[in-house]
Amino acid sequence: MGNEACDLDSTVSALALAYFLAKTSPAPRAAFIPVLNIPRADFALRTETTFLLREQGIPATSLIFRDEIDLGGLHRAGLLSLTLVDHHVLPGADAALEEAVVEVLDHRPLDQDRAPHCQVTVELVGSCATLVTERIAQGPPGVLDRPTAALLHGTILLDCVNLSPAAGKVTPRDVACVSLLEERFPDLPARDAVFEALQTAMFDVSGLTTEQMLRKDLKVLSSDELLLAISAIYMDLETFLRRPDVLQDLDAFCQARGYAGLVAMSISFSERLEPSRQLAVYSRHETLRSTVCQALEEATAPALQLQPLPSPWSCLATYTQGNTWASRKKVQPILQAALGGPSPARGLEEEVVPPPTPMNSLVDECPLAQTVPPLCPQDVLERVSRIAAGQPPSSPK
Ligand SMILES: [Mn+2]
Repeated sequence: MGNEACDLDSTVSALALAYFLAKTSPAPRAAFIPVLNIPRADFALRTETTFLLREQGIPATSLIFRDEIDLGGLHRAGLLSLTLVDHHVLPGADAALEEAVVEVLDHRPLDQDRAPHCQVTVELVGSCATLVTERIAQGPPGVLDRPTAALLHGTILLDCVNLSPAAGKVTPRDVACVSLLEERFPDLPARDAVFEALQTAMFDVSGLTTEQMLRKDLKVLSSDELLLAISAIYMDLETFLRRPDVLQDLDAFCQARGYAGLVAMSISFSERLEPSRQLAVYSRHETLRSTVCQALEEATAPALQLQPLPSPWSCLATYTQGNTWASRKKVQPILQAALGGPSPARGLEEEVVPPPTPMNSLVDECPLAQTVPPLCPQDVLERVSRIAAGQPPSSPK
């Protein structure tokens, strides 16, 4: 079982290791089940994962999600041995499963001692898929097949930003595993092509419903009285607002989750990879809407250079954002200040369930992330477009 973010690394590490164990285990009656640690309903949000699995002919119907297997019940019946990949600390809600953990493979430093019977492989490599590849390579020959190799290859390339040393994720062991997979399967597609396809898939939201799009990359700010959502939308605002029933969907989304309003930050790219940004402020509460609009319009740190756009509905204000480098990270403090600063009780709160789609499993929590600029999707897009525009890369944020 991978971690609760269930990013590509967690998914592929669980699938590949379970497959390897099933092929090589001497225990004839054991079933090895890769568990994807999210509800099935959230799977569609992991667009890079759905893309890579689809390419390898693995249908979603053959996967097992966390809400489809009763791990607690299996454990109480004495039937569960749990191997954790891509994480090594179970969340509080899973504390009862702790004693079932027999093995850990992770690429974060161990911050919890495991029982002596638990086999621990913790190495600070760029991708947990690297550790799984090494494990398979050490096993009997003939177990690694092409689909599994393609999954591992793509995952390591995505996690390690195409093995680019400048991105600060890759280690020599990741490089060695990618080479090993390519030697075994010389017909694997070229690294650049794999990386680009996965990056594109990550931002391809065209197949998502409006509700899925709004929660794919969501942050929630709170004041004492209300919650304000900020969603990053990876398409241009006009196209987004032309979706059928979009106003109804915005209403339903906010109502179901108790948000008083929602700020949609859209980012899209021209064919020459020039970014353009638009903003939409939605709220049925006129006071909140105008407070938020005023704060955004008058912001100076940074100035967003907003130009109002005609809006189809009075509960929705829309703008083009002239300052295309002002990402959500920059806009968030402006909005939090407009709400009256972080509430002492709840603070700057981020949506916990479901976690935002991770772009790279090293984005958070890993010490490596403290020494290199952490990458969020917007950062990646910004870097790519700066390179395309021939501008120097921005200083680490
Ligand atoms: Mn990972």
